[in-house]
Amino acid sequence: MFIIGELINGMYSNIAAAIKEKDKAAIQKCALEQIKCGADALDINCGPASKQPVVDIQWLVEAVREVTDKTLCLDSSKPQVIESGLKAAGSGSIINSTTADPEKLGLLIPLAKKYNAGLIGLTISAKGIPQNRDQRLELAATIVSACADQDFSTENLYLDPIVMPVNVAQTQMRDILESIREFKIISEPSPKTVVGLSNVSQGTSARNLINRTFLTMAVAFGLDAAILDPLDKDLVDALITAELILNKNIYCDSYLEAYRRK
Ligand code: THG
Repeated sequence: MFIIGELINGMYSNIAAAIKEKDKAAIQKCALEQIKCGADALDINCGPASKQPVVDIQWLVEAVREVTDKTLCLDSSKPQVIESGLKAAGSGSIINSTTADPEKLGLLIPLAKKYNAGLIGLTISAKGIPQNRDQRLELAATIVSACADQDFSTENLYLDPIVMPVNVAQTQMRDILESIREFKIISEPSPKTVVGLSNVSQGTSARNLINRTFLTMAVAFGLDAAILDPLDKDLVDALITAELILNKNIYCDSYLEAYRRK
């Protein structure tokens, strides 16, 4: 599993405060903690309160870049914010994200090529979030064919079925999981799959349990990458164990220590 740490997000009040006060040390600490707990990449999102996201994302990326060269996942719905982050982060970053809208695909695929970046494609359109598996697959196909038209390899594409909170979209959960399996066989080479895991438990009273149960199930459906909280030890233990059961890790009595990346 490619773990993308979710914690540098202005949605969290401590990060929003650090952005406002230009507290570089707080951002750097958050980056290093996530990496220590196994993050392969870090999501970078200024959050909804940012009034100048083009400037704020540049500041966040520069702060993180002083302490790590890990992949950064530039998270914004605004292409100009993403480009500002890409400029500061350098090649090998990930754009988070495009939708299936032609206008967005026309802007963000060229940007991914220009900066040699990966691209997350949300299966969402101007009509909103899909309500079933077929609609998700149709939007995934729209994204994949735009990549083919623009000569962007689907190896560098991460399709996201959009995870909804289980307390508001319970009937969608099975379709979301099955979409993960379907996305993998939509093209050759296979696109990757990604989810924003914590969405699933928003507004619920058993967040950690719901997160780790959903992640364990998604692993069985072939999930490649997840934006998650790597500081949640039980979550990472469940992930390592799910991969053990799928024979991706070799068993030994100390497998948790062995596979827990330092
Ligand atoms: N797909 C993609 N990118 C994404 C998402 C996705 N980026 C954002 C989000 N979804 C993933 N990241 C988070 C980060 C935090 C939370 C959920 C998803 C979260 N935050 C607490 C909350 O809202 O309750 C904040 C609580 C606090 O203030 O401490 O749950 O789906 N591609």
